[in-house]
Amino acid sequence: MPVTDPSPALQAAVEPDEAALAERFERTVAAEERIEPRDWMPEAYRKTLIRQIAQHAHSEIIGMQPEGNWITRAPSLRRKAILLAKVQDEAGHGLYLYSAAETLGVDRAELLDLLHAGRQKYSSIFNYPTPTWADVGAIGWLVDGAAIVNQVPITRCSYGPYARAMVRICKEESFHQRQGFEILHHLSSGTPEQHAMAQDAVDRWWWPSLMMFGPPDDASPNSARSMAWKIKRFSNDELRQRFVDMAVPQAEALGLTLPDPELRWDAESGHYRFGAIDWTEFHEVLRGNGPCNALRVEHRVRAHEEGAWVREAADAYAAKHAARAGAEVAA
Ligand code: BYC
Repeated sequence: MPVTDPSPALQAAVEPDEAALAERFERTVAAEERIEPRDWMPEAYRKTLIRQIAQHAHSEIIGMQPEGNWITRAPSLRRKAILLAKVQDEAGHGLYLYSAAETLGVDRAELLDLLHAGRQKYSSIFNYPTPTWADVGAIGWLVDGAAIVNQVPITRCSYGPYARAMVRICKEESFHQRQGFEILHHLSSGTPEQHAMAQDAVDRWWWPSLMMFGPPDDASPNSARSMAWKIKRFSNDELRQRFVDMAVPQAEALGLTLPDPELRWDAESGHYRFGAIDWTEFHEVLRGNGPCNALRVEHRVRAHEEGAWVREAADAYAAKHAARAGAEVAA
């Protein structure tokens, strides 16, 4: 029987036009349902997700470096085991996130090339040095603490694979934050020198942690659209405020002060008010001029090149098994 073209009505039923697909997308997002990899999505939504998820994945793997710096010098076997597990968790987070990005049609090798070429960003926070053991505590308490505040709302992101990856990541970040708090608590209540080391680390990490949330709302070009698409659930300033409100009582419990003379409780708004953030420093770090930008990327590229043999061996192993499976099917 000759194959005839389907009637326009049948074609429309089978392949809805772009306007109908766009309407379905909007309805799904409005109904708090998830967009999944095979669903139609606007090209700009896909691009925004690739940008954010890639930046997030890169942050996880670059973020292994400042703390990895202390694995060989952790003050006890117990601290070393905990730190090893934490740094390994960050690698795992990177893997979930690269996998989530791949569901959007990009290849992780391509994303890594963009990171290595300086064409995709990673979080500003990882461009600061870790000169003392107390920095490991400050990263756990403040950086992982900020990450939790930022990432818990992403468990409700409209894109399914990103939202699901974030559930496990947040559970692990919670453990990381507690281990950081515990390190600082131990140091803060130790000798005067240990207390001073903890205070110095907090003094150096506080402001960069506030910058992690991104530029202020009136200078955040991506926020409005990402919030309309329910990729972001709260604005940068809202999350920053939430973090400050959480951190101030915790600093008091630690017996440490936060380096901001303008920090004060505002009973009227029910929030802590804080001083002005140095956005020039933030933009300099984003431009590659932070204290450790060059070091972080150089180290990352070297590790990637030195790991080439592992990727080749994994590919050869996978090819051998695929060939064997093919032969078994043919037989
Ligand atoms: N650093 O319009 P905006 C971790 C960029 S890993 C660098 O507000 P958006 C951890 C931004 O990308 C923590 N760049 O952007 C790991 C944009 O540039 P492009 C990582 C920043 O996307 C190991 C431009 O500034 N977490 O937790 O709406 C150990 C304008 O900003 C930063 C995530 O990635 C920054 N801090 O909002 C321990 C969370 N801030 O791309 C811990 C997921 C902004 O237009 N990401 N920029 O050239 C997000 O929630 C959002 O992407 C951001 C920025 C809130 C970061």
